[in-house]
Amino acid sequence: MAGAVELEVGSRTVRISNPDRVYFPARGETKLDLARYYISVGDGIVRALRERPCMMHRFPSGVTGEKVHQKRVPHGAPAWLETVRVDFPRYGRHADELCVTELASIVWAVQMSTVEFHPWNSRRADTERPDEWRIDLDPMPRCEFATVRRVAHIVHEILGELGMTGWPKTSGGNGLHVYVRIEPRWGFADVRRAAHAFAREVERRAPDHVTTTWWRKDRDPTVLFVDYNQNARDHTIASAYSVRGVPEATVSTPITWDEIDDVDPRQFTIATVPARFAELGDLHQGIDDSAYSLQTLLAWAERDGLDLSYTGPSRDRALRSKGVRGSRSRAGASSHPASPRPSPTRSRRATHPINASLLTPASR
Ligand SMILES: [Mn+2]
Repeated sequence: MAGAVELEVGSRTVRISNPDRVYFPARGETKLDLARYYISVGDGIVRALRERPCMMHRFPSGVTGEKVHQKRVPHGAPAWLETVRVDFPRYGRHADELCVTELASIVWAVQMSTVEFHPWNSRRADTERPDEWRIDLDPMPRCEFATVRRVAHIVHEILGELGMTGWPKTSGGNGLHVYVRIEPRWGFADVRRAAHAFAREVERRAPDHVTTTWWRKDRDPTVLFVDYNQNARDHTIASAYSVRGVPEATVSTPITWDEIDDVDPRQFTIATVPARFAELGDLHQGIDDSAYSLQTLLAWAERDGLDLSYTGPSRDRALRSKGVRGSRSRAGASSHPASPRPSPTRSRRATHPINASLLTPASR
């Protein structure tokens, strides 16, 4: 095995150890190939991550080996590497996460064996107010890609009616993501509530193909789940241009709306995306040009009784089992003052990861 190599990235020199280590056994690409891939899509990946707290999914021995979900930048990182602090008040902890400001910090993360980049939907200027609403179209195991295409067109249609521009990309798996830039005026609970209202509208327009049902076991395996929960605090999904930690090295790839009917997400890999990027540039280049208000979606949420304290059927079920009506069935009680947020110190609901993340106040 060759010794370490040094890559010049902008004004930095980044050392890559074990450059010949095979990371993607189905294809053969190495750690050095991964670093070169990210350099080839540099503007795009930096735009996707810029100034966002970023979780690193590391695979120290390649993608078929152990996976490490790393929030914290370790001691010993270069002095030029920037971080952003996020708090986890319910645990009395915080984390200094990677904060990408230049391409070299992404290559440093590759040196740290990062394959996937999972940024928050907020930025360091105000980590508690997201500027990105994420529409995650998640096909259930027996859902056909034709259904994903059909639902994507419905998403496009509704966004058009809202006067919003959405930016589609493949997930790198079987689904699609659509990102919408929003004004950073609302906390995570409101953004999630708006996302929920939108998902319900998608479901209304294609009830045979779409579900917003909370519990996976209750979802028809042939339909598509619009996963609005991805907008909850500390929930992250792979960014645009992130390679996925799979042997095939698929890439979450920006596409145009016109490509929805023809796209084959499996064709977008560490090997093919650089040429596509060289030809087309970053299809998400304009994503920061306009930011939209969530007011209409929040009005839909109000209409549909998706109140702020609604934390999903797990809570309803727990309450029902005690003979108490769940918050969802209290939709008609919207003239009451908003229910107090669950106290972060209460542990009863912490067993459900979604609820645990919602226990964090949306803004402080
Ligand atoms: Mn998904």
